[in-house]
Amino acid sequence: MEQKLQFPEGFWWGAASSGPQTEGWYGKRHENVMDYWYRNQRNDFFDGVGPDVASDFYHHYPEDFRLMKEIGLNSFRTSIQWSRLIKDLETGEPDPEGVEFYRNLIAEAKKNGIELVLNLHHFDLPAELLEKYGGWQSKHVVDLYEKFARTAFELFGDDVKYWTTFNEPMVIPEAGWLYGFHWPKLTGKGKEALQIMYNINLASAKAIQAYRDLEKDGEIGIILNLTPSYPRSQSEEDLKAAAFADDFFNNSFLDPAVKGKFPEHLVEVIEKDGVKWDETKEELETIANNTVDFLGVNYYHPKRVMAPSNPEKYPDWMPDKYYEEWEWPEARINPYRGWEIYPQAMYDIAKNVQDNYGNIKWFVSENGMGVEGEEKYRNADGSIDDDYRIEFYKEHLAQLHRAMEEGSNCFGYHPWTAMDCWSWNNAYKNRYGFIGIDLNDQKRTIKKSGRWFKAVSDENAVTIETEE
Ligand code: BGP
Repeated sequence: MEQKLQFPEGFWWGAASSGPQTEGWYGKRHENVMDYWYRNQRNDFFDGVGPDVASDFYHHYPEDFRLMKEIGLNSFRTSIQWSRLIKDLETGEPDPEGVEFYRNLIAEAKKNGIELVLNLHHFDLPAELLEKYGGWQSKHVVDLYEKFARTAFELFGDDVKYWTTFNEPMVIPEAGWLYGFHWPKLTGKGKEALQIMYNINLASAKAIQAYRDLEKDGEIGIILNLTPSYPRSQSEEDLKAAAFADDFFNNSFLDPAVKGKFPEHLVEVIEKDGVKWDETKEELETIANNTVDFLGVNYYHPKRVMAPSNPEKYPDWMPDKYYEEWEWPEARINPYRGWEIYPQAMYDIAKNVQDNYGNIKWFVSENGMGVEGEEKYRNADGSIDDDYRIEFYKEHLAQLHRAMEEGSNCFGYHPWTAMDCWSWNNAYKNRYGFIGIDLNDQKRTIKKSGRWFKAVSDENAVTIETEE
């Protein structure tokens, strides 16, 4: 049996991407931390491929917007690279070449009837600011980011109606200071990570304030990777561990962004442990007064959590004192990325936002499945039969639709990603795009999932197979 799931009128059928993963190095005056990392440690990246060329969006964007239109996208998120737009990082003075590029890109999206969402930070801090000031540990960097944001709003705020301050801000401390999988690859720096979490929340609020000061006719939000924590059991210890993991990894950004304050329990714990961030009353007021208009949620996989088996293992403060990851034996895993596939979490996230965050309007700002070796599904015409991806999207959309039927205020679905793009560490190992790219000649070819998405967007509906 088939069932047609209809979505509300005006629903966004789009895709997500980012500047540092697509544009390539061309014309940039500053390196971002990813460029710097690649220049120094090429072997960290799959096949030694870096962000220097990436998907050459810098030169291909007119063709890419045409292709996006062809696969039915009515909206698209990418990011402005701080390291491209700004010439003088201390004053926020723009670079004319960067301005021209983004201006042209915005015009091209418009020409193709694609609503743009512009994000201001996708893990791509200018490398000099890490070197000079310690990156997001520094409140001076918060102020420099505010200048960059203001410049971007002044330049493009009349043409672009949807802005976001950060993509997955939690990944910055998590990957760079706690578990060492992104540059600067530090581990065990719990106290520094907490300061970074606080500073980024402050930076986001300051950018929102700047946007509102300029009285632009648009909306501003933030994009968070909400990774629900499911406990191993219903024991008090496991439940406590899951609640802590949720507070630390999700609510530490979700609460300030939507409610204007940090989760109380998390604050109690870090105060008790003597690792509280440095804050002022005035900064807390800025956070309280500048909450988001909308939320973007990236969802890939859940977190499975249990009580920590050895909390004493961490002499220096680490969140792992309070939770430990657990492998659910029944988990369905995407073997290429090692991530669990669990569509039910899409429903759970939607209901959490509805029930506990004032049913704020939100959209799915990333969701997707990275697959290695897609060439084996290639047809004679160069297209790829990525049925597994279509299946993945259908399952997640069914859960999203179920939550929307129950009142969740979701206005769009942006899979990761439009064209195959570069990734932190994995480079081009796993492909996610609706549109494939041959790295030898940058040739673009629409995959089967792209044709499928066009039909979904045209009908504003997804047809799924049901059991009866
Ligand atoms: C998200 C990021 C994206 C993208 C995606 C896929 O966390 O916001 O930038 O890369 O994950 O993950 P990966 O590229 O690591 O496979």
